[in-house]
Amino acid sequence: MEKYAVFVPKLIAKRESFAPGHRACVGCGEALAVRQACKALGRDAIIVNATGCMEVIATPIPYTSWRLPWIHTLFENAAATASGVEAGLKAMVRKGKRPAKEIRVVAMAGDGGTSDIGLQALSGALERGHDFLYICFDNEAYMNTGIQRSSATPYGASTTTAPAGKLSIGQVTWKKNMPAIAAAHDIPYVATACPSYPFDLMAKVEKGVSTPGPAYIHILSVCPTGWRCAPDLTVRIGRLAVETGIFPLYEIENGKYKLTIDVPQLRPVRDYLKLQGRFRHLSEEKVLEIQNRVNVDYARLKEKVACSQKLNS
Ligand SMILES: Cc1ncc(C[n+]2csc(CCOP(=O)(O)OP(=O)(O)O)c2C)c(N)n1
Ligand SMILES: [Mg+2]
Repeated sequence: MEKYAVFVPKLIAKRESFAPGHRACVGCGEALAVRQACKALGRDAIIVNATGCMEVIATPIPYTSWRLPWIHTLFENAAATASGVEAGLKAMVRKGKRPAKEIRVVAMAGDGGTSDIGLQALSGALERGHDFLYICFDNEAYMNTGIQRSSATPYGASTTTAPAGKLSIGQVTWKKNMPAIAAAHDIPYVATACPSYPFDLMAKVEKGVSTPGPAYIHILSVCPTGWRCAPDLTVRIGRLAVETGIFPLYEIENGKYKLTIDVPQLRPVRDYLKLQGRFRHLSEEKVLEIQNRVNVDYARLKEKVACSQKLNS
């Protein structure tokens, strides 16, 4: 055995900067994603964390799961606080108060904190060009406060504030396209990721923090509690989101699109929807409507990828 051990490549950091023992629900995809992201970040990072599940489960006073410097911000201003941290570090170097060592500034927020209430602060930080990485952990609702819909909740999902019933299918709007909004700021790096594809996720986090200027990563985080799915299916459901084209994995580097996981033949969206209680009420007709929308969105994404390939050649 030992003879072979020397040939085993070191694929991931052993160190856990997001320590076990926190209070996340069983099967929490968001906790898994944070853990993977931290492995890619290394030790020289400062985390700026908006209020949301990750803050609630990992930092009940006097405990913390964070083994990195961590600052809690309000729901609406993670990107503004990260901007201040980044500018402050630069000023200290300029004044000779600290050595010019790279410190990675990383803002983390949920989908509510990103696509709704924190959008203005995020847009400002991206536009000003701060050198930081912003990660949105998207569990598709305001989960820690009781599964309320956000603008990232998908069409047809039942939530406590958009409940499915006789008069409604649940969420009646289509999911806001946050990566496209981030990309519209013309920043050097935008990506989507999912902890069901850990190496893809970690490579993107590494790329995002190493890119000078702002970077944005949108991570789909399966939430068994809010999605009403079996906790042991978290990784499977994340894979199905990608395999059905509902959540494609891609990156946009300096405006050029690339699919990092290409799915030549998409699976039917039904395979993804049927495992989740939040979609259980949907009629055949509604499932078809979702399928048609996914087909169109995926084709549009493929067009952007093809166009970027042409520009490269
Ligand atoms: C201004 C303001 N409004 C409401 C709240 C209550 N609140 C705290 S976290 C949260 C939901 C967070 O949702 P999201 O950002 O998606 O993170 P998740 O809990 O799903 O991880 C809400 C409504 C607050 N803290 N501040
Ligand atoms: Mg959320």
